[in-house]
Amino acid sequence: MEIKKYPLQQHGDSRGHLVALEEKVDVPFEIKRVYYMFDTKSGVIRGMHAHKSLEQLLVCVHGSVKILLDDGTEKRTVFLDNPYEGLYVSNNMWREMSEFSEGAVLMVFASKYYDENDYIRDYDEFLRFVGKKF
Ligand code: T46
Repeated sequence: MEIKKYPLQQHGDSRGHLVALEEKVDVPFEIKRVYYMFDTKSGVIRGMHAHKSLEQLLVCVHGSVKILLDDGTEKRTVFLDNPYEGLYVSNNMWREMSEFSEGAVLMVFASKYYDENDYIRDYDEFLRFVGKKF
């Protein structure tokens, strides 16, 4: 499984840093929605689902978080710990977010509006959906 981490251009000067994201330039799809997670309690695991068609770019704008990606064949773990790197998460990918550091903020750029019907929340159903279980 290929992990796609995008370096995000920093515009830094003596005042500090700024990152700008433009759709189809820095984010590889049209952005329909942005959301962010913050104040995540210690020990919590978020996600634990896949999406049928949604594509996303995850940016940990503050702190750090561990991301598990699973395509039904292989599992990979990625750490996001800086605001100038984006992790692309395709559809048909099981994801789990854990080990949020104190004060971590995980921002997500999404290719579609929120749609509960796009979620696969059962792991066996996910394996069937990606053709790894019959
Ligand atoms: C994903 C990972 C990375 C909304 O009303 N609108 C939204 O756009 C979202 C994302 C969520 N919600 C509601 C639905 C739930 O009542 O917010 C609540 C928490 O959502 P959820 O439990 O799905 O959050 P996570 O952190 O488990 O997963 C989220 C995204 O839902 C998901 O698409 O890929 O972050």
